[in-house]
Amino acid sequence: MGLTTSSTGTNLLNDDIALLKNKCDYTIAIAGNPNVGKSTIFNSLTGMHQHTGNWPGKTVANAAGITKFKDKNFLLVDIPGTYSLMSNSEEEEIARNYICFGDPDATILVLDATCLERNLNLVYQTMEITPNIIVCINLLDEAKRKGISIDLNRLEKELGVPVVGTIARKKKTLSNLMKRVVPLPVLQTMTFTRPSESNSTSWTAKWKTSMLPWPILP
Ligand SMILES: Nc1nc2c(ncn2[C@@H]2O[C@H](COP(=O)(O)OP(=O)(O)OP(=O)(O)O)[C@@H](O)[C@H]2O)c(=O)[nH]1
Ligand SMILES: [Mg+2]
Repeated sequence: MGLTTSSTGTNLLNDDIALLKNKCDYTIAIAGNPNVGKSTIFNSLTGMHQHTGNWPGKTVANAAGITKFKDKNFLLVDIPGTYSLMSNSEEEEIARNYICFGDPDATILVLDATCLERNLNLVYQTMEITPNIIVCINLLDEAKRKGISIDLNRLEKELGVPVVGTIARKKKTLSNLMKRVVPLPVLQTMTFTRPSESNSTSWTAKWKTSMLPWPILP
């Protein structure tokens, strides 16, 4: 199966996502409350056509698509909206299961800039299970229209994870988002030499430093 839009999409089972994952450098979950722009961001980055619209609960199953950024393939997984990891509905359970057990390299948590407080609940809950979070404050244009301004740098320092502001329809802002996704999960290569056979083969091992938290602004 190649990395084409026809081999990705909505009708994927978790097994299919796992297969695609093997063909990508990183897997990034896109999570957040309902109706905050997750699928709009996913579509724009992957060129796919996940259902979007101005009401909550549109995404009911995980969808996966690929985006290339700085020569790396990122498998993006658009998951159903959820207010909390204590799932109530079937969609919330799907979201909870992917965030907790899907083993993504990182999770982009998309927040609605017009109602941050409500959205932060999921951020705090997710931070308890993984440090690999990038907070994406979306709908900045709506916030501006409502006279709300957000100090993104301060929020980043307070939360201790990268915070990026986006307007999902503006590609440039999504490129800024991807820039913050890229730097951390650096594949490190270490070379080990067997001490008892100093001239013998050395071997290399690669692993992801994905258990480290993403770098935040100084
Ligand atoms: N003005 C504005 N509208 C946005 C932005 N991002 C998304 N939208 C709109 O917000 C609505 C919801 O977007 P979706 O991408 O469907 O939201 P979602 O988070 O995937 O929603 P669920 O799947 O139901 O959880 C759509 O009408 C989008 O066009 C943004 O940055 N600014
Ligand atoms: Mg959606």
